[in-house]
Amino acid sequence: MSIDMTMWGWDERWESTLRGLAADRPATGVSAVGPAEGRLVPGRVIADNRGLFQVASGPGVAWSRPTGRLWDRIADTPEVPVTGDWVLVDPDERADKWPLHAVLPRRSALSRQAPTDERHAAREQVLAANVDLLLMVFGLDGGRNFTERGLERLATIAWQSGAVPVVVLNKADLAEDREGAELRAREAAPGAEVIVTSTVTDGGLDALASILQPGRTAALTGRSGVGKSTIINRLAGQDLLATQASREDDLRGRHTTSSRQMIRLASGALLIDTPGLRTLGLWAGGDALDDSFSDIAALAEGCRFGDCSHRGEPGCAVQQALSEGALDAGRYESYLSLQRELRFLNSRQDIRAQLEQKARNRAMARRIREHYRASGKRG
Ligand SMILES: Nc1nc2c(ncn2[C@@H]2O[C@H](COP(=O)(O)OP(=O)(O)O)[C@@H](O)[C@H]2O)c(=O)[nH]1
Ligand SMILES: [Mg+2]
Ligand SMILES: [Zn+2]
Repeated sequence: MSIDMTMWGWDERWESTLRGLAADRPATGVSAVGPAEGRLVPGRVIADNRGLFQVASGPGVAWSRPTGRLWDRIADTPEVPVTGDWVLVDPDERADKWPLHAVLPRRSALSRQAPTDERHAAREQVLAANVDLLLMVFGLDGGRNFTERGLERLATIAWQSGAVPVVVLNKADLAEDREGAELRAREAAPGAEVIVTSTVTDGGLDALASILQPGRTAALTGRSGVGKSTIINRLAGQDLLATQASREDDLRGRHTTSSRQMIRLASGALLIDTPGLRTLGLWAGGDALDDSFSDIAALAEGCRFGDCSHRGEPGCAVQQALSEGALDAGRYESYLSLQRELRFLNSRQDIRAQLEQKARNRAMARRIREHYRASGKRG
């Protein structure tokens, strides 16, 4: 069996990334048998499970395991592959698990701060890699399944990832004030498209399907129970993933048990399901709020002092907007609190270098986004 890798998102840019790696082997850690010799092949991680990675590559789909040499270098680091990563594997038919030799540099990475107790240093945890569209899913069933503060936090992480964020307000069939929720979402996530869906009435699912493009990768993220897996099953037209509704009576093992899985729709679009997260510690550079609070960043241009903290200096355009009611007080407080969190994170020397790497990724992702936008307009 041979797989056309464009099915899984391979493109000319990955091709040239691979050529670059092959040409620069000592620096990149790609082992002596390089792709140039035709032994290692590129493949995409479509599921990950405790150090084992299901990889789709030209020769087929197989479970693979990092070589000792690679593992020595990347174990317990953010470089451990996750679903969505492109890797180089040795398609060894005799091996039970195909040896995984290298991870290609990511174009985008959805990262949060790994939950640890305070004695340990902050670490990055990558949740999904090489994501083009990030669907931030909320539930309109009341309670904490949709709050502006939660959206602002997730949007900050989303913009940092290098993917294009989209807000999905699911369970519209249970919403008390659908239009109000939509409006609040638009204000909390300026620059992001907002789509309202229901898997009960099917409302909005066509609109959601229409933004998913063949060969492009979308990841769904959000709290547990908001309907991520149900949405994927609905878009796929079959019950591929276990949902809360199916789990109780799922005795036949029909569903995948992997916590992170990539699904390919008939349209050719790729979807990654991520497990629900209780905490979302920011993992971002100091300027991360310029994207998720672009309204405040724009206001700040009008402040008298370039280093205005917007906490009461004279000539502060942010304070002015607050007093005029043009800026919501809750949003302003949220901005200050996320800013404090980022300051604290960025003040820790050991992680500054990693965050700088993240900023470079993000700058790159911005250029890619602009490129796609431009080519979308041409096409
Ligand atoms: N009323 C309603 N229930 C939904 C909707 N979407 C999903 N659900 C239900 O919400 C529960 C959680 O869904 P699930 O897909 O497992 O959520 P996940 O944890 O985000 O993957 C299940 O019982 C679903 O049947 C919806 O649009 N409306
Ligand atoms: Mg789920
Ligand atoms: Zn100011």
